[in-house]
Amino acid sequence: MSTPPGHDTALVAKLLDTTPVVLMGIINVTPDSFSDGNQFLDTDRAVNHAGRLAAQGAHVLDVGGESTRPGADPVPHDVELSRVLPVIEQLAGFASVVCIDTRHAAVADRAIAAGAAMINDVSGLRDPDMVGLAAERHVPVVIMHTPVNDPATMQLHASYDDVVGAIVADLTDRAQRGLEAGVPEVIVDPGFGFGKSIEHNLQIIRRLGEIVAIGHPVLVGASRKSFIGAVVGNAEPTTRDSGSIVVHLACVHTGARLLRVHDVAGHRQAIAMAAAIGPLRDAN
Ligand code: HH2
Repeated sequence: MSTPPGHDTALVAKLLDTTPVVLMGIINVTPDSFSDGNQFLDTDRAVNHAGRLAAQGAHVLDVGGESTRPGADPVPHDVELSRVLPVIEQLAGFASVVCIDTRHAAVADRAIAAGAAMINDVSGLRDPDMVGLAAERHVPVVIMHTPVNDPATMQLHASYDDVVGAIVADLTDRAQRGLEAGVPEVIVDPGFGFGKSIEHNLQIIRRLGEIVAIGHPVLVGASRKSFIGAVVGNAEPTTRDSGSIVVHLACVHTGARLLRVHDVAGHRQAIAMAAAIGPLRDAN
């Protein structure tokens, strides 16, 4: 099947070529996301929010209809679709790339037909149909690490001999399978908070260079996550943007190319300031 007109699936490659830090703004069309649940469940509110994030400098708009916070229950495909499709359809004229945040190929398929040009898969291609879909539609994919594809129980699996080693092995294998199947671009993500303890998340930040060394663009998404809340004294999720910026800038310094964030304006300001002070990245 060909890609619908109006989709430039090479946009992500162009963005990565021309933009030192690609900002992915989060649009959670859900009743239960951990930091903004119910705020953007209404289509108009979600589209207005997307417009705000685009105006603030989001290169990518990541639209999701299923919370994957620890303990979250799965959402039936028809419910997920009823949340995301009306939003994606209205983002068609936006300059930002629209990305569908889903673990399900059936949802990604309809989202691409509606205008999405990128897939963000927190399960790392575990749906057997996802890799074929991305290859056939020529859509780049974010492959995220999680020890199990089950948000309800993933924190029970936060146990590793070497968390970064396990992530590198898993992402290397999944990325290779994606590329061999014909996925045009693979972006890898260590999956902050997905089956990880506070110390695991901190180790990922310290050793992100090992994930960058896999050789694919790296996306990180620490925005407002509970390990930041825990470090700063259990702050409420919506008050964790400053901590999120620090984590993300540290990751950019080590080589992360894409940041998935709630606070696009704050991150844009922080990146501009850091770039003015000196090189954004370690010379390596
Ligand atoms: N985190 C969340 C959702 N999608 N995608 C990638 N690639 N990386 C992440 O770290 C990531 C993600 C969870 O955050 P959020 O969307 O804010 O919350 P919820 O899952 O409760 O909707």
